[in-house]
Amino acid sequence: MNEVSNTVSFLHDEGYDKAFDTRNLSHETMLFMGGRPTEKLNDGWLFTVDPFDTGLRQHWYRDDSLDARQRQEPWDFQPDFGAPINLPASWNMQEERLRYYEGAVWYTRWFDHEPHRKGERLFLRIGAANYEAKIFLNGRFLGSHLGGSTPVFVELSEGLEDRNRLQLYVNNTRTLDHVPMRHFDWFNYGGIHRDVELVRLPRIFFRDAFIRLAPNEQGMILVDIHLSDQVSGTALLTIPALDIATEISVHDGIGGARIAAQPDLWSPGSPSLYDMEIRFGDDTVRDRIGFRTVAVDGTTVLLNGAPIFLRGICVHEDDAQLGRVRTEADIRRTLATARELGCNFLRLAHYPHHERVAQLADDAGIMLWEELPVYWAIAFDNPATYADAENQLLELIKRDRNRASVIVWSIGNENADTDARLAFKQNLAATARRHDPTRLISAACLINKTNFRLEDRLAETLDIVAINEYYGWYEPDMTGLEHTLAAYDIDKPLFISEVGADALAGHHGGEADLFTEDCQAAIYREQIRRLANFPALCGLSPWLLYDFRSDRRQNTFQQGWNRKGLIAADKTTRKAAFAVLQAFYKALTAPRDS
Ligand code: GCB
Repeated sequence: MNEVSNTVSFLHDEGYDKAFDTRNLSHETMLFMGGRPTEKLNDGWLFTVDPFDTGLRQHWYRDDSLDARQRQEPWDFQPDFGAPINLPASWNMQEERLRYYEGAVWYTRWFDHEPHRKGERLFLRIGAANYEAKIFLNGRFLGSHLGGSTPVFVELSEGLEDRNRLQLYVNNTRTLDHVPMRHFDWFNYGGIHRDVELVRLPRIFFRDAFIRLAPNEQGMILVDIHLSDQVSGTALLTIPALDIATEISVHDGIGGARIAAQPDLWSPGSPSLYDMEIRFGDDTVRDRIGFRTVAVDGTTVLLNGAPIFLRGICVHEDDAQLGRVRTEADIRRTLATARELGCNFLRLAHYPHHERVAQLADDAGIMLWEELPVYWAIAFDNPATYADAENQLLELIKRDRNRASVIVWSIGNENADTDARLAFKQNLAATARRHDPTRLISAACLINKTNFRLEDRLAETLDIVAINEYYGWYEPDMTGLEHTLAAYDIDKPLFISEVGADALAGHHGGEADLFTEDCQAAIYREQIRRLANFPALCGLSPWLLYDFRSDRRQNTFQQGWNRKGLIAADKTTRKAAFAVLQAFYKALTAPRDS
């Protein structure tokens, strides 16, 4: 890294960011988090906006930039000067001047450190930072991470002092090599959107633990553990309610076990969960695990061997006041409202949502589709873009693969069918299956709108074939839906991952008047009438529960919002179509999964 000697010596260097693009913070630096106490570092940050990336050019993290007043020559940064901010926060919602800001910012904070025990290691976890994050401790660059919705982990142990200066650089610039790329139908909130926390760990600790029911073997629990170091020894797994206390041999940091057991199975009607604990040396982790299987048989989805229809709805992470930030109350409201709608399934579009969603869905008995932001145009022939997408996939899988509620990994949404895209997504599917053979793979495929057929070579790779279809709205002629369904000849379940129409809450008119509640409700009625008895249909998740910000949309009804919600952006005002879908779902509800 070139040392910057003064304020002006860096002005002509356009390679300034190379040394900071290490991408070394990845799924490989993740920790297993279950049951670990953490210390929140959310409060007390100072915020500095940096539209020219001057901080990386001029090395704002360096100790000798510290006190602008004591320097011999001028400097353009002062870490103790900035706008006070508590995290998590979308900066766009922080101040009006930042509403449309896309670029770099710096967050600076000091923290005191005193080890609790000898040999302790200290890690930082950031739940999500959109899109690129770089971490600096006491003047040193520790690493960079790509991906706006999965967690970032970095070890701080080396170079810790009694008092420490932590600087986080976050940049949400849309670029041609990111995932998603430059064009998407939601708001590009910038910021640190989930908790920032410190985790104290012993010298050897669990990086990963995967506990699940064997997919093809009755009554068998499988466990895989992965330790931080290549040590050998014995781990102890206990699941008291199943009378399980099993030793697991660990060789070179890896261990596995097969344990015969007959747990009550997790399902929406009976979301049984079991407390479990694993110990190795000085480290202990805990989790609450639901055991279930999910599979397909021809065009049917089977949960624990029995056919299940997915009564879903799509949701974004968007809040009129908080932007991308989710509160516990907001997540609980989403789940409760979906339940009231008659849902047993949520599609979490179009990127990994807050980890609390899957934890609470486990408790609530709501099945989930979790998705990667491989959305619309992506640089499918760029190996660095693939590496980024695969890393986001693995971070999501490792974060959530102990959640019984998650039954589908979606590897993306509506990408044109090119050879490069096919290879890219086939590789993602293979990676997902390798790291987690206990879930179904899906993606929203493309329909040819001229001959009304699903035409997407990706369908061959998927377990559930999904389509987004907007007959009645973007394609006003509803008969296209009948043709598309009639042409469906794949022996796999068909899922309607989107269907819907915009309506401005409170705007009424005739059924043909666009953007009225009446038109939206009529489209729902017509869609349901045509879809209801299609034999290969395994479920649907209409687009979507709540209106969300999207500045691509600027007509008089939209004014910066996608209005396809069944509920307005206040998350309270229900539109007429809510009751239409609710009536359909309630009529379908089998008593066992009500
Ligand atoms: C789609 C996209 C979704 C959009 C939606 C719409 O097909 O998958 O992200 O927001 O249509 O409203 O047009």
